[in-house]
Amino acid sequence: LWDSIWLAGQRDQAPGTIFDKIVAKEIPATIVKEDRHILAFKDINPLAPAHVLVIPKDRNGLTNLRKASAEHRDILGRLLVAGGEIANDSGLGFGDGARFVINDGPDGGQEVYHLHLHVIGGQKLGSMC
Ligand code: DGP
Repeated sequence: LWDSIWLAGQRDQAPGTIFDKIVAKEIPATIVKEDRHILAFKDINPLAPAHVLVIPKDRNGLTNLRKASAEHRDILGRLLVAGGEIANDSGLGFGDGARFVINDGPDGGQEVYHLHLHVIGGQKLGSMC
């Protein structure tokens, strides 16, 4: 037991981010979906009329997608399924389609090092970059 607790601690040594505070409800966010594993909330700086972020509640080493390994398969699947469900919700402003984006690292334009899926829509989107 103590070995596994120690290992769990060693998996993720990067400092926490503001998303941990959102998960802990220590700072407010407009939450649109939540279960035991994931939290989805509106992006504070929307790039389009509908812009939601989907995150694992427990980062568990997933600062960014390049850290993903087999142990993350379940949570990565959950993020994508939740993203698809959110993009189907016209009540959130989504229309017929959306863009699903994961920024990774400085060259990928990542700002917050807690893996997150952007779900962006509510208008016809143009080029990627
Ligand atoms: P990225 O560049 O992929 O790391 O995107 C980070 C996104 O997180 C960016 O679109 C803005 C959003 N964001 C940053 N801080 C907060 C916050 O405190 N609340 C909410 N709702 N979104 C935030």
